[in-house]
Amino acid sequence: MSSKNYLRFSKKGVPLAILGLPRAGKTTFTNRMMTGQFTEPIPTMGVHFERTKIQDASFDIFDLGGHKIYRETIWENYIRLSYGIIFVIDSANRETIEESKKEFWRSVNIKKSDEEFLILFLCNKSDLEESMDLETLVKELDLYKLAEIPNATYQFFKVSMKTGENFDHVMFWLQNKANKLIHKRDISPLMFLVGQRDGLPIFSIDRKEIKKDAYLLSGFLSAVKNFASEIFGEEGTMQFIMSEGHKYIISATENHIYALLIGINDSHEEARRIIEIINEFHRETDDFNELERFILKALKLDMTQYEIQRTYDQ
Ligand SMILES: Nc1nc2c(ncn2[C@@H]2O[C@H](COP(=O)(O)OP(=O)(O)OP(=O)(O)O)[C@@H](O)[C@H]2O)c(=O)[nH]1
Ligand SMILES: [Mg+2]
Repeated sequence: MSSKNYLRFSKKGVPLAILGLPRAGKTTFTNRMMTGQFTEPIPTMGVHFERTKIQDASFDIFDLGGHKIYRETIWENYIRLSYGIIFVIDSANRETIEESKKEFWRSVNIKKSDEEFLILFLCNKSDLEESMDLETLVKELDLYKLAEIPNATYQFFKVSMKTGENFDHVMFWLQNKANKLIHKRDISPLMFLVGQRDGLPIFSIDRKEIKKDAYLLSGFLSAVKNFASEIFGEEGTMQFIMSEGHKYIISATENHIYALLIGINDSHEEARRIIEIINEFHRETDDFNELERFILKALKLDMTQYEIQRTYDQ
């Protein structure tokens, strides 16, 4: 699937990455979230994207393939893009416990330095006789160590995605925590700029009142210029600058610079996530009109408050 297809946005969708080894039951869980029922899945190649709404909470679900090739290539990116991880294990399969433990902690470590995030640990296949009890699994996987991660909100459940056991509890937890989290992730951008690699603006989306603040505007633009002149072809460099009541997040890809100006209390983690999604989208298109539309959607802007400056033809 091309990224254009899955990198769509719902107004308040909470992005979640569903992780676990092959055959753990990730897609079975996703299907149940979508339909409320059991449907026999097929193995996931790469990533499968779904969007769903449960009561007042919306979710953007990245159901990832569990095979090693996907774990080593695409997992990390989706983990970074998400507000939380849902890790699914087959509780009836002793042989995969060690590997699950390794992958689980590797995933948690990617999120550890972020802002607050969710961890939902699902011990699936409770309907099978060989299924281990929750206490054993918590011990085997060192799950009690999650208490040492201050920015993680976590819970474990023993579930069956086949029979539906505990599914409602899982959904209730998810909905409740996701709604709390989403308010903490709000950002209200003052300016978003796409520039050439040398820092020259291609287009920018500016909050109308920013024009009145020449000091702020020139500070931001010169930070972008400095960033552009200091980096040498390094893909994916990102810089955070704090400056008197504001934060700048500036990032470069091979050909472009992206910079976002937000308030001091806005979530820089959310800003980073949005810039990464925009980078990803831009890799697939040369069309600035299309990019512009995508950015407006990604930033969820109320366009009565903003103006667009362009150096390209519409
Ligand atoms: N008995 C039982 N079988 C289950 C349960 N959940 C899933 N399965 C079965 O486990 C198999 C694998 O399920 P998937 O959902 O495809 O597993 P996955 O984690 O998405 O696997 P990949 O996409 O390959 O990474 C399927 O045959 C499911 O029917 C459960 O709770 N109980
Ligand atoms: Mg799957």
